[in-house]
Amino acid sequence: MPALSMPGVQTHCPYCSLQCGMRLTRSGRALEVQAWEEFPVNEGALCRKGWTAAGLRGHRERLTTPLLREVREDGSRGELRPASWEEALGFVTDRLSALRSAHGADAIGVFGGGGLTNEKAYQLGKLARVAIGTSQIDYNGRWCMSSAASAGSRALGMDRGLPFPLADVEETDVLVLAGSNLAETMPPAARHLDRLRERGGTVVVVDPRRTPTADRADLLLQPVPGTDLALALGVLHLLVAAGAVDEEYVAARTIGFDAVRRSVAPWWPERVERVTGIEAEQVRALADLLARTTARGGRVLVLTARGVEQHSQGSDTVLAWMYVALALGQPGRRGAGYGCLTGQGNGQGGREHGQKADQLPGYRMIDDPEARAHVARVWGVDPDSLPGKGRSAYELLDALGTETGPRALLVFGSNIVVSAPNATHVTERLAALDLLVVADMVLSETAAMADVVLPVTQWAEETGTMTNLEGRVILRQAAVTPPEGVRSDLDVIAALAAGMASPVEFATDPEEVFAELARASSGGKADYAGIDYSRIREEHGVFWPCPEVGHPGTPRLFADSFAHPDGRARFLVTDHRGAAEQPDAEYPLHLTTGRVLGQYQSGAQTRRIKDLPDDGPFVEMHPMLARRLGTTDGEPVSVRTRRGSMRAPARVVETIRPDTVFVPFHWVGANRLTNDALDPASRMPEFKVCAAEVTA
Ligand SMILES: Nc1nc2c(c(=O)[nH]1)N[C@H]1C(S)=C(S)[C@@H](COP(=O)(O)OP(=O)(O)OC[C@H]3O[C@@H](n4cnc5c(=O)[nH]c(N)nc54)[C@H](O)[C@@H]3O)O[C@H]1N2
Ligand SMILES: Nc1nc2c(c(=O)[nH]1)N[C@H]1C(S)=C(S)[C@@H](COP(=O)(O)OP(=O)(O)OC[C@H]3O[C@@H](n4cnc5c(=O)[nH]c(N)nc54)[C@H](O)[C@@H]3O)O[C@H]1N2
Ligand code: SF4
Ligand SMILES: [Mo]
Repeated sequence: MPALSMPGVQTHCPYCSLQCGMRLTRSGRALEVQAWEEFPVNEGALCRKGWTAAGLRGHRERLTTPLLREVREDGSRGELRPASWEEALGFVTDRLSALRSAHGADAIGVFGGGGLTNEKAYQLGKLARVAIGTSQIDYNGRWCMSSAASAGSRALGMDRGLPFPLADVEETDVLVLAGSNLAETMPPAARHLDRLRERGGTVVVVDPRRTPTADRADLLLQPVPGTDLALALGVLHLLVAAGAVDEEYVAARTIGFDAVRRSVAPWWPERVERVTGIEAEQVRALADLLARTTARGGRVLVLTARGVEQHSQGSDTVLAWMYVALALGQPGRRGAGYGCLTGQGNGQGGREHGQKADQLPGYRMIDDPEARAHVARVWGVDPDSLPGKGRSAYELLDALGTETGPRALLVFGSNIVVSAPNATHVTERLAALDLLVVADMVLSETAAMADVVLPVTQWAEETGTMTNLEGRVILRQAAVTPPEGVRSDLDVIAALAAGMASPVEFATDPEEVFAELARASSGGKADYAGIDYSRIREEHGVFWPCPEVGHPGTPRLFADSFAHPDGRARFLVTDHRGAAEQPDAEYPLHLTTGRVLGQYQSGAQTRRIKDLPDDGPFVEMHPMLARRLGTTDGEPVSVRTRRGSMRAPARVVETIRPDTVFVPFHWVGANRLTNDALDPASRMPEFKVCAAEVTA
C-alpha cells in the first residue's frame, strides 16, 4: 500500500466511466476527497457524487461479516445470520460442487459488473471458465453499451468507446449528442461543450427531453422515444441527395456504401417527421449544418449514449449514426467521426477481459480456436477444456431455475433486482434458484435475497486498474486499510476457485493479476501487453492497444485504417423497425427511463450517502399531460405497463414531449415497468421505451 503522506493518494472516483482523478487524504478518522488538478480528463473537477464518495467508507450499513441464510424446520428460507468466512465459503463450494456433479458445470451461473476492476473482471471470467467450467457468465455491461460495442465491432472492426482522448471533442465544429445527458451523467465533461461553443462550434442534442445537456445545445431535436434510427437514416438520405458524401473517402476506406445509399432513398424528411415527430424542417436543418460544415473542411463528431442504444434496434441505430460520420469522411480525423460515451467506471475494460458470455481476455472471441489456444496457454489448461459461448445477461437471468438454466448464481458487482428490465420476473427467477451468492459491500436489494452474502473491500481500500471511456487504463490506489472482516473480490474468487478444485491457482495480488491479464490480452484487439502499474502512475494512464513494453499506447485510432483485416470500415444495410412495443388505446404513452445527477445506478451505493439527494423516483410529464390526467406537480400518480406498475409523485415540466413520461431507475420501481425485448445483435434490453398508462 502506498504511504499516506500529503498530498494524499492519487486515485479515481468509484463511479462513472469518466473515472475522474482525485486525491484522498486522511484527516483524523475521516477520509477526504480533494482535487487532483494534473489528471487531464477532469482537471480537478468532480461532480457531487465524486466529492461525497468518501461517505461510502465506515458507513453503518457496511457489511463486515459473511451472512448465511438459515433454513427453518419446515425447510423454508429463514433470516440471514452472521457466519465465519470458512463456513460461508465452505457452504458455497460444497453446494456448487454438488450441483456441478449432479447437473454439469452449466448449472452454475456467474454475473459480473462493469464497475469491477480489470483484474476482477479477468479473474471472474477465469473462475467461470477454468475453475467451475461453466459457459454461463455475463455481466451488467450487456445493459450498458453493448449495442455500441456490437456496432463498433461490425462496422469499424473494433469496439473502443472513444477513439480519441475526450478533450479532442473541443476541436470539432459540429457535435451531435444522440441520447446523452452528459451534463448530468458526467458533469465535468460538459466543459468540453462550453469550450467548443466558445470556439464557434455548434452542439446538437437529440433527446425526447430538454435536459441540462440540451440547454447547452444550439439545436435540439426531440424524437418520439425509439425512433432515432429513422432520424439517422433520414439525415443520411439528405446528405446523399445533397451530394455531401465524401466519395473519395468512402471509396478508399469503406466497403458496402452503395447498398446503404440505395436503402436510405425512402427516408425523405416528411416520412422521418411522421415516424419521429421531429419536424421535417429540423431534420433538414441538421443535414444542412453537417453538409455545410464538411463542405468547408470542418469536422463533425457524433457521440451516442444510452438514449439511442438501449433499444431493441439500438445496435442498428448506432450503425446508422456511424454511417453518417463515415459518409462525411470523418472517422480518423482528430476530434471527428463517431464515439460512444461508455457509462460504468470500468464499462470499457469490463468488456475486454472475459466476463462477457462470448469473450476471452483481450477482446478475443471464445469461439475462435486461436484465441482459445492463446488464452489456455496463459492459463495453463487444455483449450478443449474451455467452455463455449454462454447466454447474454437477460437470457441468463430469464433461464435461472428452469429445466435447462443455471440453478446457482454468483453475483459480483450488480444489483439485479433494481436494475434488470422486467424486474418482477427477474426477481422471481432469482427466487427460483437453489443457491444465490452475492459479493457486495452493502446489503443491496439483490444481496438481501441471497443465500450467502460475502462482504468485500471497496474503492479506496484496494488497488486495481480501470479503463475509462477513452480507452485509457488508469490505476485506482488503496488509500486506507479495509475494516476487519472483509476480503477483496480477488481473495474471494481465489478461495472459490480452490474450493471448486481448480486445476490452476489464482493470484490474489492485483499487480500480479494485471501482469497475467496483460499476457492473456497480448495479440488481442484490446492489447494491454505493454502496460504495467508503474507506467500508469507515471503517465496518468496508458491507452490500449499497447502491444509491447516501450510502445507509447494508442490515444487515437483509425487515422489511416480501421480494425478489420483489410483496414476498411463496413456499411451494412439497416432499416427502422420501431420499438418492440407501440402505444395503443390501453397503454397510450411512451415511457422512458434514465438517470439524475445525484444518484448512481441502482443506488446501492449513493442512496446510502447522506449528502446526496434521495427523494425517491418521480414521473416526469408535460403540463398538457398532467392537465389531461387531472394531476399537478408533486401529486402521486400510477404508471402501469404490461409488466407491472409503480406509484410516485408527478414532476410536471415543460421540457418533455407531451406523449412521453420519464422515470429514473435508481430506486425500485422503474424496472417493474420496462420491457425485456432484446436487440437481436447485442442482446441489449429496451430500457428506453415501452408503452404505458398513467393515472392520477
Ligand atoms: N448521475 C449519474 N451519472 C451516471 C450514471 C448514473 O447512474 N447517475 N450512470 C453511468 C452509466 S453506467 C451510464 S450507462 C451513463 C448513461 O449516461 P446517459 O446515456 O447520458 O444517461 P441516461 O439518463 O440513461 O440517458 C440519456 C438520455 O437519453 C434520453 N432518451 C430516452 N429515450 C430516448 C430515445 O429514444 N432517444 C433519444 N435520442 N434519447 C432518449 C433520456 O431522456 C436521457 O436524457 O451514465 C453514467 N453516469
Ligand atoms: N430502467 C433502466 N434500467 C437500467 C438502465 C436504464 O437506463 N434504465 N441502465 C442500465 C445500465 S446502463 C447499467 S450500467 C445497469 C447498472 O445497474 P447495476 O448493475 O445494478 O449497477 P450498480 O448499481 O452499480 O450495482 C453495483 C452493485 O455492486 C456493488 N459493487 C460496487 N463495486 C463493487 C465491487 O468492486 N465488487 C463487488 N463485489 N461489488 C461491488 C454495489 O454496492 C452495487 O450493489 O443498470 C441498467 N438498468
Ligand atoms: S463525473 Fe463520474 S467519475 Fe467524475 S466525479 Fe462524477 S461520478 Fe465520479
Ligand atoms: Mo451503464
